[in-house]
Amino acid sequence: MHPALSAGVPPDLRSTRTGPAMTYDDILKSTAEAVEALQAAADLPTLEEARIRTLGRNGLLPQIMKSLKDATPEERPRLGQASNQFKEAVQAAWSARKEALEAAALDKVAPPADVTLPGHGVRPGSLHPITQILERVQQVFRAIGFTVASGPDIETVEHNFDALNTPADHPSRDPQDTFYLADGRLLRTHTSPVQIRHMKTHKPPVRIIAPGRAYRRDTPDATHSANFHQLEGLFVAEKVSMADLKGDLTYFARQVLGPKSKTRFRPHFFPFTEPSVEVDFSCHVCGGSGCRVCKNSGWIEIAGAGMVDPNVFKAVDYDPEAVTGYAFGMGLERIAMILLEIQDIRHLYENDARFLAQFA
Ligand code: 2NL
Repeated sequence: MHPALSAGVPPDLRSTRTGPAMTYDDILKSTAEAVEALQAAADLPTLEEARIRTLGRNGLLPQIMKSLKDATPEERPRLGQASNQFKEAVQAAWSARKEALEAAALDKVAPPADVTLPGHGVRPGSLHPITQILERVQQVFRAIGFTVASGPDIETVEHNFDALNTPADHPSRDPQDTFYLADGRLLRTHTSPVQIRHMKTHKPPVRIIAPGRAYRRDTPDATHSANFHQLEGLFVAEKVSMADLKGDLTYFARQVLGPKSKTRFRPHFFPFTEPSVEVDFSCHVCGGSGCRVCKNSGWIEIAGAGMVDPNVFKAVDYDPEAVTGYAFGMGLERIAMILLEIQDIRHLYENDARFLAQFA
């Protein structure tokens, strides 16, 4: 089949019969046409079709080689020269066009990453707000001679209630308010049992703080959580008085809220202290004139405290005639919320990095 007749016929319909022998001029003409077709290919599939038509098994090149084989010895050198020209020109045109089309295709895909751009960086972590407050409070009490004590979260009724002079019918002992285990033990409702354990195993004088988790059956809301963090303090020695309590907590207020802080002690009731007080600090935001943080009162309630009830001393085998002591307790969440102006206690447990990063 003469290539001129098969031009444009799809490859699968094209006859493989060999056409008439090609002359020198035929070959030159075919070379020009083939090069032109390759150069004109608009895309890679079209280029591939043109390659098959020229260099492929049923294309022009085998046709030319056949003509060369059938040629007379006189004609053969000229035909050989023309066929070499064909091969070289067509090969060159094909690879040049292929390179150009591939480069154009690359330009159309998304630009490669710019490896010279700066990286995203690594954000350093930070201590949780509760931990920050705990460390600050511990630092203040350590400076005036307190050591840090700890104990188990699961406690006995004896350590959590009985030794603390809490009567059998006290509402805090109700299973509605306290988590009891099947064996009768409970999740401690405060860290006071840490101090009971300490007094049972140490003679006075005793000067400890007991920070840790505490548990109450509260329905969570903006200011309540079923588990929270408490810090209690206990100072037992000869002649410890209410003056020591007031002096030490006022020192604490000045360290945490600033040297101008004032304290206020209002009568209250706790089963384990007598007398008992609620401890207010003057508002660190407005200085006492009233603002949003102190709800216009000028005061913020920070702790509960009092003189250790003689019945507590009896429960731990201390002589209430020989020693006296003060004790206090505060919620770390509450202090964190006041100092860091956190509006909802639940933020402290959700570990949302956007929230925590504010206190880094
Ligand atoms: C509060 C009040 C308080 C105590 C805790 C205590 C411990 C022993 C003996 C006597 Cl071993 N008292 N602890 C005393 C008064 C108040 O906590 O508002 N806590 C968040």
